[in-house]
Amino acid sequence: MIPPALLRWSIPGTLDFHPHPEGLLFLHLQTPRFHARFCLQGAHLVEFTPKESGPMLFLSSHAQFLPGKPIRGGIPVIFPWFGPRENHPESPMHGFVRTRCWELEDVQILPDQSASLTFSFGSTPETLALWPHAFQLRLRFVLASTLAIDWEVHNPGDTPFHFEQALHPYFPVQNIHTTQVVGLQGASFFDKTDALSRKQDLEPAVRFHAETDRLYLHTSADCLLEDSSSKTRLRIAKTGSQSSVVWNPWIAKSATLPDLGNEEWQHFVCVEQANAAENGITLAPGKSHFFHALYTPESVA
Ligand code: TA6
Repeated sequence: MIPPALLRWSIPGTLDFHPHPEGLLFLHLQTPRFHARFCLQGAHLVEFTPKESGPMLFLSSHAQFLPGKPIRGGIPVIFPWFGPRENHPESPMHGFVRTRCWELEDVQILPDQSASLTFSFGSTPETLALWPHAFQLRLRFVLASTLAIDWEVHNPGDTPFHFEQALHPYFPVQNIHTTQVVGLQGASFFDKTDALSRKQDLEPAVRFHAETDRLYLHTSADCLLEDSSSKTRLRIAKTGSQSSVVWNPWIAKSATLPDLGNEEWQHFVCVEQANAAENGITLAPGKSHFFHALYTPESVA
């Protein structure tokens, strides 16, 4: 059953809604320029394929599509904490907005066949019981040959709150062994594979030889995701984000993830745009924080 408030956005053959047999609702959007699929749970972009450059996102072949469960792939939206919640072992990893249904606020299909979709999620009595702060989130996706995401976090309350956030994209790579991430040289990071020890990255690029799980701090630099096997490069630019995360589970960690295929660790890397740890944000009453990310496929000569 598709709620009438959603059906009003339908454009047969361009924007359609598809209930998943296990209970989640998906939005399919296609124009001559791209094909995209969103899950209303988490305002989760699970697929984005620009015609010119091929799939921009990785989605696990074993991904679960269950109400209240995270989806392994696409772009999970992380709020109001990143990773485990400090002093709350009972709380879910990466906050709670990625596993709750968002509202679809607006859809624009432009003459150039690009599109923008705006989703919103606000605090409820249920979330206030989990995390005692009123908040309003607005997430706008602009889809064309590139992907732009604008994220507003608003404090409608009368007391400040502190939050962490992240866009947690999974990017496909042909071969993790010939993939590198450029742009983080000189930045300090917490190494989750080494007891969260704080280190400085002196290398010209992050390359992958084992489980890699790094939270980089105080960096607003563009990152370039380069895969020499497929001769592709993705430029990741951001504003309003001071942290970046690079993650690949490698063999042992991926074996603990039932929603990831056995060999799939070789075919994705997460390069995340965040505000986490000491880059977390305290938002005054009535104020908003604005966060922008732009993902641009670039040709590699
Ligand atoms: O982004 C890195 C990370 O925090 C890793 O430590 C790993 O846990 C990953 O996120 C995925 O988390 P998830 O809860 O989606 O399995």
